[in-house]
Amino acid sequence: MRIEAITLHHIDMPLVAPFETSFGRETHRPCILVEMHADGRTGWGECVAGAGPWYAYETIGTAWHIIGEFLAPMLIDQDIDSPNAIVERFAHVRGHPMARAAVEAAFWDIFAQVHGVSLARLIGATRQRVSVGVSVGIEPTLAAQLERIAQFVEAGYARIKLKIKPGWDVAVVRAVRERWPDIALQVDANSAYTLADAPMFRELDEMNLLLIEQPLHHEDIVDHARLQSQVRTPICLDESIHSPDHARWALDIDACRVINIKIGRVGGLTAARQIHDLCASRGVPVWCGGMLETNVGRAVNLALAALPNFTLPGDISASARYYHHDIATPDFVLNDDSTITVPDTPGTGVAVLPERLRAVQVREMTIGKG
Ligand code: OSB
Ligand code: MG
Repeated sequence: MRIEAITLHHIDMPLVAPFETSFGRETHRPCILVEMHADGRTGWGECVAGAGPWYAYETIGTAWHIIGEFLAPMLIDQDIDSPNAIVERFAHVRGHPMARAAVEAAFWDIFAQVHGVSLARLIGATRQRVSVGVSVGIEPTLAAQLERIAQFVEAGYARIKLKIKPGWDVAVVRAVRERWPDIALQVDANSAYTLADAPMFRELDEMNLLLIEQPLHHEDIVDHARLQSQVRTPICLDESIHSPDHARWALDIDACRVINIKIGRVGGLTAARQIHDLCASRGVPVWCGGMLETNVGRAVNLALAALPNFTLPGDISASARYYHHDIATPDFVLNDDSTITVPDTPGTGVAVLPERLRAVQVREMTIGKG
């Protein structure tokens, strides 16, 4: 396939409700959509870099620069026959996984369309529906936090993830456990703690959590291994795992017993699948993380989460949990069994709506003929 043009769309979407984590409160979600043209087909990929360098160092600005100045020019007028050819061309790019992943995703969309199959089928998915949960942001009061969770439980989510931070941890988790004694529950600290907080994590051991996500430094695995040796609850790494090698290093030293796989964080669907395979070979469960994606990114997450070793519920909630008017259709809905159905039409299975895109677009840039 000859890649003729790549257009970047910087958009800004108002969230249905503010989302607060240990690194801040967000009311809008900016993102870059990558529109790729090859052989008369169009593929779309979503870049999950944030407004600022809080979850990761990449931002909308760095991704715009890296894709526009380096990644897209490497592909224009090139014959690319597989996603692997893109991975190989990007192999000497250091860092910037979210930028790389978005471009790779746009090509995967075209590649699946060319083969006339869904992305899920193309990558070896084994299920039609994937188990999902909801990641609940921090609320200003405990009463508001419990009310917010109650709304999601009533909506049918069977797994709840609570965001925690120092001063907002054991007491909140205990209150949630008391109200919902049997619900599948996990916490995510987004790196807000240090090893000195081990006693707090030992208290969480009493609360029957599925896992504790990224308690310590965003680059660390050594302290996580020390913490894992002191708690029974599985530690799950998010921020610290940037590639299949990072996953192997972390597992080799028992820094975690579960991995949250995010396509953007690990540099693409190919790397995400490699981490899945590595974890499967070691008997380590994985689940698909979320970055408040639009339906474009969510469709790819669903394809990934349909692989066999995604045995824990993903942070892949219904479209309505994020945005009133998504830029792509169809919207994803929650099934009665706390699952979301994996798209089965050729490509990613979603179509961008031009008028919706225009309504939220901040800027646009085309590399290649356009
Ligand atoms: O740490 O998993 C995280 C959102 C933005 C940045 C980091 C994280 C999250 C979430 C949201 O938890 C998950 C979702 O998309 O529903
Ligand atoms: Mg996380």
